[in-house]
Amino acid sequence: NQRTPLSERESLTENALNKKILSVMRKKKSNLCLAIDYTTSEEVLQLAEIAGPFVMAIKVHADAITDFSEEFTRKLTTLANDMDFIIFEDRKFGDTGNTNLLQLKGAQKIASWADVVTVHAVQGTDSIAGVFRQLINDPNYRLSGVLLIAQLSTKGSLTALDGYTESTVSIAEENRDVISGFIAQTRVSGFSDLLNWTPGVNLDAKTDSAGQQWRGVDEAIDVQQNDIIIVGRGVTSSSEPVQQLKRYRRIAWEALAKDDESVN
Ligand code: UP6
Repeated sequence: NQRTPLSERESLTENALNKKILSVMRKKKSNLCLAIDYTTSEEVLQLAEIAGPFVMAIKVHADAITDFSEEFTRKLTTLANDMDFIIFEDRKFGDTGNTNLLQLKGAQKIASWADVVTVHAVQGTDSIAGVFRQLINDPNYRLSGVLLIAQLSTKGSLTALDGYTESTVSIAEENRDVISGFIAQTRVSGFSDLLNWTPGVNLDAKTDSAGQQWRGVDEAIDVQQNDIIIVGRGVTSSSEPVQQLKRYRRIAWEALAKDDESVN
């Protein structure tokens, strides 16, 4: 096990978002983030309310929701506050710093309702740290952190090119006040206050027909030493989502907790 006990990580981290995430994880005994990739507000909110007790975070793609509105984000933030989960907008920002800023404050007002967003490392440090830090440190915005994409789960992803992941990790390690962790397939950093979130998890399927590669929970948490699993269609395509939520939550937490005395 390459992980520091969760309670220690919670008390040691100086990143406020990670303090909150780790505390929610320990309280709810969950390292499950649900990716709700439905296309209407009503469907997303309905599943978010059902999933609330089992997850530490809910991930959305705001630009996939065809009737996206401020009413939707108002309801989602109310659910998150009441049910204690993190709101994760998976925007995958990847442009100049100035454009990132316009998009964060733009039509969808992402910085006003999302706790954390994903950012591609390809644009370089200056476009990332300064701009996001500005909003993260501004109390008028809910945004509290960034997850850098160190590795994509898709087949043939260019994040596998020599040096890409290592360079991404350096950007994160040097900006740990704003960068709270990674989207990756395997554990990428030895810094215990950077959380490793991993998509590409499904217990019943290996691939879709569009490049996605899935593996099981034990592989993701135990073998590859990630902290948090991101599960989408494993739950959202099931006719019994609650059963699946319980299943993924239990297996992922057991894998994370098995050699961590601070959570048992
Ligand atoms: N996601 C990946 N792989 C990555 C980064 N992000 O799958 O490398 C996101 C997708 C989707 C979710 O955009 O919202 O994680 C995975 O959902 P799935 O389990 O239904 O494939």
